[in-house]
Amino acid sequence: MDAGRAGNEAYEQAWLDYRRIEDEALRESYAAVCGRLLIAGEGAELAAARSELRRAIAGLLGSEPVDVSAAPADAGGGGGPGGPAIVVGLADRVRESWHEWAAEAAGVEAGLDAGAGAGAGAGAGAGAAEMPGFETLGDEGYAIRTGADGSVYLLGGGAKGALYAAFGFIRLLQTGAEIRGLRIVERPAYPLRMIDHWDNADGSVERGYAGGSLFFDGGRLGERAERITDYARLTASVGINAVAINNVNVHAEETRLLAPERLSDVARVADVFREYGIALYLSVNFAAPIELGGLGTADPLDPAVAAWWRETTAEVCRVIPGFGGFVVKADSEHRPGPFTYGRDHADGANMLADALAPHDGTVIWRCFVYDCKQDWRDRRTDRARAAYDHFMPLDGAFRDNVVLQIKHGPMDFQVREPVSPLLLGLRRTQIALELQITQEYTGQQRHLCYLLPMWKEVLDFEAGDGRTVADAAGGRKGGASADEQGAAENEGGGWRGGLAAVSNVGTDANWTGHLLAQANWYGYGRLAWDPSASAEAIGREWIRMALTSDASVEETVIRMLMDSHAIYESYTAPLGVGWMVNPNHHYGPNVDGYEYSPWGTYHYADRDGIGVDRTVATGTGYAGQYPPAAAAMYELPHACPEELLLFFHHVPYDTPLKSGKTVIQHIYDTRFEGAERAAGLLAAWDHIANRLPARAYVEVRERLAHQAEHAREWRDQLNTYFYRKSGMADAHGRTIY
Ligand code: GCW
Repeated sequence: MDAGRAGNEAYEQAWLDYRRIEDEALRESYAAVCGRLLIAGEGAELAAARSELRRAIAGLLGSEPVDVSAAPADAGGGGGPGGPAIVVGLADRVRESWHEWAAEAAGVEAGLDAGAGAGAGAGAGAGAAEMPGFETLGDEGYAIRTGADGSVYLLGGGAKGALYAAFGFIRLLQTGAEIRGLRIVERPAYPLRMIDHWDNADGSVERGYAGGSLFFDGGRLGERAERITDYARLTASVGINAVAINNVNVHAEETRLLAPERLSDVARVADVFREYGIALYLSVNFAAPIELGGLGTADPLDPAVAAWWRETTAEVCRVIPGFGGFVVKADSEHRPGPFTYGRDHADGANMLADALAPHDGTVIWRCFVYDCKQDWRDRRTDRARAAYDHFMPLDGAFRDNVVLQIKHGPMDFQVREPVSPLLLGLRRTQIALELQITQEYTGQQRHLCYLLPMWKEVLDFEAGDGRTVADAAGGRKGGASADEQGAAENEGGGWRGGLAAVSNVGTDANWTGHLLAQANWYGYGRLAWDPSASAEAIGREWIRMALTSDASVEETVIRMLMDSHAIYESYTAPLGVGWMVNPNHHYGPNVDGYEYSPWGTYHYADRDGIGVDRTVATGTGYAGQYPPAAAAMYELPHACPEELLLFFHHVPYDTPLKSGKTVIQHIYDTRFEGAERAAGLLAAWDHIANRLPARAYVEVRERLAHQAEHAREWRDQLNTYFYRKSGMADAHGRTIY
């Protein structure tokens, strides 16, 4: 077992696990730079950067850096007589003051001015001309530069940027990077990089698979101070800047979070978040004016309702400086909303937006609006159409501080769905792509399912005109690189959208239940910062930071991660059909679990075939919600991507696929293969057993063993179901019951 990790055996520090770097030469080369720390400036985020760098360097290198911030002149600025230092500050302040208090630190001039750049900034005076790159950093961007004397400058466009620079530098140390000659410029792709918690006031977590709520504990809020601080550190370290702490299903108790007597508790959490540059959001109940305010209505166009929200919001923002805003699930799955009053969703969202506008707050309005009381006999109503049908007509009708949050698929976080057409359809409305880190339909953190490959497919999707979902979430028109477009359109343009995702963490010591599911949390943040980063590169970072520096173990674990989504897909629902799970808890196979239900989730399997006809020609017309090129592709079975065949088409079991196999044979083959590959994950883990930390090995093994067995259950139930329906035998004569 790896002795260096004693103290963090339970992985409670996750990827901020600063175990001592084993490679002595590497450690010494880092130590040569990390002996002194100079924080140039004040404020919460810089203080957080200071404590994080100290902690990281002490852990990774074995001794804390000497803090020379208090006496910059004596210490010779960045470099000078005391040797190189790590210098943290705001780019423009360092630029202004540096010439005075550290002129002799040759690194400043030579290292920073020479071609410092993320493109040519607008330029603001002579100083800006010297360092054009910093003008484009924005509040959250940063530059990391090595000066001529070896000092490393961690420079933020604003205070948050400086904090992200610190975390970025620490990541370099943890992943064994070369830190001489650093010339890094980073800026986030989106202003909104959000995590939504589905935490309830009673301490439970809806769709939570990693223990209880971090924030709520038996009716109390914010009691676990240390754990919440660690959460904020981890979350900020990957660049998350917004967190909604309570479930979008807002029950009576959470409705009261807006009440004066509960606000001080919320404020305690917000105070911790603020130090780490995270804005706190609350999910709110659209009927709060009635339930909390005692009004007779929640009609968004009623002046008394608007006034109640204005006053309530003003009080929230007074008690919680920098309050992010509200997340709203309205007219969805029994939640109240504007439909009750014959109003539309723009009326509802705009009313809340007006209440938040004076405080620069944002309304995150969810588009997960559909009829959950559908009659299964009704074959014309198609849940997949709902978000687009409801929201496309409202494009352009929302205030500047409204962001529509749109699930990545038109249904509900299935392992395979097409990309929601609403994401690319809206052109005059700000949007956030909603992902689900918690593995509701992807194995509930008992099965291994690294979600980044799937998220990358969503972000890269375009419908024939080169404008990707990643572009749309950033308010970019597409075509040019994200960087250029970001600078051109977002800068000062007031875009508030980006990415949001449902949290997968809880009170379990390792945060996520399945230790390897940490990679989804980490990876979500990294992708929200830079959607062009690769799933594999991000996975490798997580492995090195959280698990091991053993390169051979890394190779095995990265393969396991990268294969896991395809494996999960192959033994569960075939060809994009979805939903073959047990009702309510959504775990485990049940082919007809949702077939005769009101939820709009059907596969229509009969003795001849399976799938949902969503074509324009003969089906529900859903395929026609895409721009022409994509619509044409989905409309025809032979053009439709095979993995989505049954999502768009009802086909006979003997329909041939590109592989030459029939649909039924494909179902059998992929289930057999999937179960085998799941067993292979366990074998791969066992193979590296003696190179893994003992506790990690045992904990993960238990889950992988369960997965292998459960995958067999999926295989046998699915195969048996389709064999009995179709009467068609497996070409290879394998056992089907
Ligand atoms: O997938 C469904 C979940 C619900 C969830 C809902 C939503 C919070 O099963 O648990 O409610 O989506 O996204 O609102």
